[in-house]
Amino acid sequence: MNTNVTSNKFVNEWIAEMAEMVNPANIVLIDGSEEQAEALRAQALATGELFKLNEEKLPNCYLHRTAVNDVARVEDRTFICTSKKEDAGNINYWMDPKECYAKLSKLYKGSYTGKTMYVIPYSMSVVGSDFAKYGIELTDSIYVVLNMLIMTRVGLNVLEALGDKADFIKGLHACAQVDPENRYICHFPEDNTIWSVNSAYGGNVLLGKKCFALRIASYLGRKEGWMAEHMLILGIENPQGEVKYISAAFPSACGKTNLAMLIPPALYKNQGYKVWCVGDDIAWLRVGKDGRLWAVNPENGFFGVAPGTNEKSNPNALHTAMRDTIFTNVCHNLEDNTVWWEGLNNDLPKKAIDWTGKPWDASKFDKKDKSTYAAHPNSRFTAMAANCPCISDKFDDPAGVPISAIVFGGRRAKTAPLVYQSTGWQNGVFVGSIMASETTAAAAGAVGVVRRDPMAMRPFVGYDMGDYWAHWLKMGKAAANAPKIFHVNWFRTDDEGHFIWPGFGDNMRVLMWILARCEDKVDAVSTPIGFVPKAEDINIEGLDISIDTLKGLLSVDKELWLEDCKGIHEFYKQVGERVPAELYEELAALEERLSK
Ligand code: OXD
Ligand code: MN
Repeated sequence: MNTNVTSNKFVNEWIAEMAEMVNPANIVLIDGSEEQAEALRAQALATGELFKLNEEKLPNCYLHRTAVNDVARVEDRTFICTSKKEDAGNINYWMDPKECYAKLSKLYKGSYTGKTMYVIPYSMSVVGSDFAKYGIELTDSIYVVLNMLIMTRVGLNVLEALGDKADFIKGLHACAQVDPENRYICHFPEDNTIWSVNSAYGGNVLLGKKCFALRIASYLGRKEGWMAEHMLILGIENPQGEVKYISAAFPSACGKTNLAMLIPPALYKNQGYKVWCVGDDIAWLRVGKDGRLWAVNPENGFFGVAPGTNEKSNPNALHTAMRDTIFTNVCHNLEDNTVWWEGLNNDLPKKAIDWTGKPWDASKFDKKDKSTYAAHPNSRFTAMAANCPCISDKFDDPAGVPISAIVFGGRRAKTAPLVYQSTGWQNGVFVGSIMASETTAAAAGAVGVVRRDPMAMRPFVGYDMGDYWAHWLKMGKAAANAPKIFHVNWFRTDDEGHFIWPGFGDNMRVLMWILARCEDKVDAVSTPIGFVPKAEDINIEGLDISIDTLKGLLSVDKELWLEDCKGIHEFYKQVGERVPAELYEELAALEERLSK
């Protein structure tokens, strides 16, 4: 078999080595052309890997179902394989690289027999830009190829840009038996290598995304002096046409995609404000010559959660996903060969197939019982950024966008106020390090449990968490005009458990206060945790919320916070010896202010 599919000897040698192990019937280089993509779609339709949806209503859209045991990222099967365990840290699962290679080699052995090996050359960020990093993914799945074509920049120009260098991330994926007992998502940051086996779910197999653009990239960023973060990027344009950019980190499925594509409330829209989406999940940040942090979204598409996406919550995402999209594990509406999911609308399809492939009985649907749902709670759409109605004109700008504010957030029913501002970079890093949230359906495991998720990167830092915080502190020193750091919580609840803040587009009211703070246009109240808005400075015009309710949303309960500090101590202890002293100083100072 010819394994010389490129003109780069390092790539060819590696392909030959992997082919020897997985034993494909043939090897196909993905060139990024529409003709090749179309031929692959036809093949996937013929085998039932994809279903073609209504061409009139959903042009060029397809439906795919994964195995029922393979519907989310699997953190306990995700490993960072550094030669020293302490470099992976206490928060990551670790395996010795030699042991891991040996173990997985057995699982890969012959796994492509009778199948094609697809070779996908891809770039994270604009090819040839300062931010760009290249990867090659080998996979036996057409579904993976077609998703990668949407999510990353794939093509022969990547190989041209790589030239004869060995500087690429080697990703090997095999569906194998999709056996959850032998599922492994392994990262070898010292070897620029990712091995994923026995899964076919996006987050585990689209290796450009979490595996490369976060885990491997965070490792590279520390080594090279930049940052890879689990952040959306959005721009707010004022009526004078000036755009200010915000990046924001929230744990999975906390509404990042919704915030990234926010529709301004009438109050701002009527004045001429606009919101532009640069990215919904990942940001790479570098210090610019002007001392500001500049960010790009290294991806090329959105891998968004479908349930809950509707005309009200996120019309932009909905419209983005109306063409050229691959839907995964949503409900197949047989009435008109379209798709449906919980929270799309109230028109429950009368004739439908659920996400597991079985006929769905709408009459048995019970909102409180997830087993009656038609779509999996973590069902997804893979859609092109270029199709997003509010995509920023800077999306493809190789220089990225300058960030004015970094916003951290989480789901806290009681503790965190609607918004607060840190007192400076170091304090802001502390705020990021203590982020906590309730778990969601995006990762396998219990839902609704509160866990610490620093910078929303708990499952995505490719090295020790303490070292990661130290890197954050260092970046603040390197950036003379570093962004201001804030924390938001859209999820405070009343005594009956209802959300108090309306959220969605109205979150812009909070972002406007954040930008006003960045421009020194508004005062704030100093509290033990940081600066909180004066209630009158958050515009609630047109909302069904009283100033007293807003005051409640902004209140800081010292007792609750002191209790929370205990959890922070525990978490820092768990992170271990490499927690920077500066963060312990911040924690001590916070406790002192709270105790006064
Ligand atoms: C995602 C996640 O898929 O964070 O973006 O889980
Ligand atoms: Mn994410």
